[in-house]
Amino acid sequence: MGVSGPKSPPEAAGGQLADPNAFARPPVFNAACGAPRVTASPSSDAPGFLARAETELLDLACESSRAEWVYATYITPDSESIAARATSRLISATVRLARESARFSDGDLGPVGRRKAKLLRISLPLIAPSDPAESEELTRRVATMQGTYAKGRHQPKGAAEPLSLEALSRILVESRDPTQLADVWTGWHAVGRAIRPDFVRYVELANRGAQELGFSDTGVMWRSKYDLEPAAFAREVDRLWEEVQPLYRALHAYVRRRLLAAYGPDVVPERGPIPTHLLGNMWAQSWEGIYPRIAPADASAGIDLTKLLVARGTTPVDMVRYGERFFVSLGFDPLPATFWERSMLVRPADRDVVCHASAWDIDFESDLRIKMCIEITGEDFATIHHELGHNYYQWAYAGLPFLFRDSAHDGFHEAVGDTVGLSVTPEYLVRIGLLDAAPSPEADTGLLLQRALEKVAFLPFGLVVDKWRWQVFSGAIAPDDYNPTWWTMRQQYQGIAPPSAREAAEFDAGAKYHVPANVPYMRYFLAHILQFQFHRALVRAAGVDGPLHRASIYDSKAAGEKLRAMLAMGMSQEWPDALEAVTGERRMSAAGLLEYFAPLTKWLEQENRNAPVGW
Ligand code: X8Z
Ligand code: ZN
Repeated sequence: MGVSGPKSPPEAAGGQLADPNAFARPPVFNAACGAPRVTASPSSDAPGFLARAETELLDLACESSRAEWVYATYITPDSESIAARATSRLISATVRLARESARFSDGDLGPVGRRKAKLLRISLPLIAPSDPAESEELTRRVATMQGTYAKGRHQPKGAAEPLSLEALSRILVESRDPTQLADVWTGWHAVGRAIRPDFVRYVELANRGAQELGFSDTGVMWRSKYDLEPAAFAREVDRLWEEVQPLYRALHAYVRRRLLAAYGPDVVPERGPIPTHLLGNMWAQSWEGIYPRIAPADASAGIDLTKLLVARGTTPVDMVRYGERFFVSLGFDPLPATFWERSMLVRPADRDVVCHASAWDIDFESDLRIKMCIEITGEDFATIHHELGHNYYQWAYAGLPFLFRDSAHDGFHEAVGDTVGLSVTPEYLVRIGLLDAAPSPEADTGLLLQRALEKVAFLPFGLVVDKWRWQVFSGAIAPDDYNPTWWTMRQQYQGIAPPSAREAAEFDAGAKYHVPANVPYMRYFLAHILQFQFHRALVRAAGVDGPLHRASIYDSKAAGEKLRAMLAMGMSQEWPDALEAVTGERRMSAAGLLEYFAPLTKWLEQENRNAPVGW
């Protein structure tokens, strides 16, 4: 299939795949989490088969998410084994049902059934081989990799005890000593070495599973989730990167020059890649932590949200309440009581947990939760909005048939909370009483630079993780080349380099959560483009004037209604339909992002006029 352009892609030609008003009525689908177990029989008619398949899958998915929740919040060998078995059962049933659905003709299935049968094949990010022992080995290895990552610690010289990732990340923001920064970076990345053997076997088993479902490897399976041919999707991603690359290069050049001035030529090259440990983040994926170090002398101090929150004695629960209130201001319901009772908001003192933030919908209805180790920082304030975006999406599509209870594509899921986060403007902070007065327009360069360090710096990282993994799964990168190629690609796309030469035996990709946890990553690249496209459309729906970076949709029921309509579509339609519901456009585009940063782009051009750009 071709790229989804302004016209419907061919697969949507059959018209509506589901009643677009379904979400406006009470749910008609009655299967519930924990209902008596049924096994879908291929002998029934197509609609009967699909209904029973959805009931069976819902039940197994609930059991898997309960077990995974317990594992992630209480890591022990027992919880690991229980989670691995439950997830393995869900995978086996999904594969069996996907295979059986192939017996029905397109005519038997009808347009809705066809979409469901297609989604069956691509609903999971991991498919195991049908051999039960191999299936369980694979889910166990993924759980073990997650556990190894979660237990990662490093004790820097002079520290009283081994430090967690959160503590190490704080040092990366606060320290200005390149030796200490390099030690913290290298110390954390040792976790990759321990993950590597499990990862090599996981690639082999996951590919075998994907092949049993007819995909040539797991990467092709991941690229098949976008209502596009896998190759067309890869081109689509490259097209979007081309749109934003010049802005990234301009930002990179400016930051490098400022870091050169701060650290000197022995540490920072004038023309080469930036040493990754100087960018204020363990993966150099977002650079807002170093804003104070690279801000132009005449720019404002930016907005130090961390300082504002700490000064007010904000608690982790207060942080989440701010996020909830934003969604309520758009017309969404307050979170259910069970959210507050069952979420994990802080790192428990007595046990190992997976601290990487995530949002859950345990029963695929209203048992919404987040799992986070909240710190009182501006970064976590943004992450909370991100996570609640997932929860409100899940809640909005809960009334749909089980196979449609997902986002239009995974970039949509990742974009919703971030879209709301773009409305956390100085004016909004004044409105909710966190800031006394909004800075004048002269402060815009500083504010935009801060935002660009967060969002524009992310783009090539969002791209490279799966560009690398796609080649790992296809076999184009062999295990001995995992690490060397990881760095070749990081340099190529991000223009960064490790603090010192890395050995092939290291596994630096494994030091990023989503790699051991088997979470596809291209979704975040897409989300970083889409959130500006959504923001621009919702700001217009809200009737807010002025530059995009000062516009907030807070309190706009009109914007909320538009957003809700898209969320409630779930995965029932192809994603261009969902995109159109909010933006009127059927194609992903970086125009919103470029408009948002236009004043900064101009400023950077001026700043960089006599300086080297690129690496
Ligand atoms: O993993 C996340 C979320 C959970 S879906 C916290 N993000 C990516 C990351 O942390 O690497 C959000 C931005 C990118
Ligand atoms: Zn997310």
